[in-house]
Amino acid sequence: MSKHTFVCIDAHTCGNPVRVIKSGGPKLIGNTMSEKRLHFLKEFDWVRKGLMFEPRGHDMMSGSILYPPHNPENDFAILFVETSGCLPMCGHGTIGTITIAIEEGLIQPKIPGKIKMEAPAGLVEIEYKQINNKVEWVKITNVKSYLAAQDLTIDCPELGEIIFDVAYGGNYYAIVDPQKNFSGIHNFTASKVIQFSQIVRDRINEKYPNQFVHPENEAIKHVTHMLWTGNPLDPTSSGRNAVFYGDKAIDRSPCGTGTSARLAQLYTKGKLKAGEAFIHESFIGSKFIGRVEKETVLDGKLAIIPSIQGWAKIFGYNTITIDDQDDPYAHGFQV
Ligand code: PYC
Repeated sequence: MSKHTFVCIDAHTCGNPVRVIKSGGPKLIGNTMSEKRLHFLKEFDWVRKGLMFEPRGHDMMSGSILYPPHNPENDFAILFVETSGCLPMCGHGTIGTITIAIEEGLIQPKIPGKIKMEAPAGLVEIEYKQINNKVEWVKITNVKSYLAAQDLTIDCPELGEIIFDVAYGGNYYAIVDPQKNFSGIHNFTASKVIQFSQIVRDRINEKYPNQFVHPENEAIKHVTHMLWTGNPLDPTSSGRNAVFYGDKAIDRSPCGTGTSARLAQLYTKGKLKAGEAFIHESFIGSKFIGRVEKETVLDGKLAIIPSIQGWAKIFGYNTITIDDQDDPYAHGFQV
């Protein structure tokens, strides 16, 4: 290899980073975005590592690469890149990518204000509002989401036994609500949540191996994210979360796939009605509006179609080089 140049545009969605790789991304083989994701992971993961890990990125870094759609009726296809790998779906990543793509003219939607996006997890329909070239908000109608398991138990360091549910919203989430041994995220620091999550997520996947596999796409599997809940900072919000992903990240946004999983959990348990606004706060207090748009079925099980609305801001234009002949940290590092 030698020197590669990537032209990137940086934004944040409600506080969490999104780096769109405008040029320099690899050509991928596959008939779907799910197949292309596997090709990328096999052949080009150095691109993700170089652009997401330190020194060019950081623990929370995430981004995307845009591809032509496989079905000409759709507007574009997306590969998500993150410190944790290539997510099947990413809500904050989608909101940031759409904001960048529209404001910077990277895509020309067939119908202005509406976009059909092919993600590895499936087709995602998007609406956005644009005023004077600024995207005010983006609303994602996400993939089918469902509650996969309820009332499982795991031993957590310091806390003891905790009870959790597992729900899918584009990724599988273990959801921990306040209970006897866990009083809620309002009583914990981000570093404590990270410390617990690192251990608990491994223990969950050891104790419940192969239990969480998407019924229609076996490339999507395992509990990859932890969603801890607690009291909101703003009492008018519906709830707050701390979403752990990768090795050391707490989502600064309220997390789109996490909110989708949370909506599926609450709806299935009869705690939320279809159409009701669920104002979801992130750990830093930024907000998404979530809704159960409608009930559906996935593999014979109750599922929902969730929607998530949020905003993003562009803040940087970045030409990044990766040169493994010259830089020992060309492919990044983690501490
Ligand atoms: O917004 O879906 C999301 C997400 C996943 C990981 C970080 N953000």
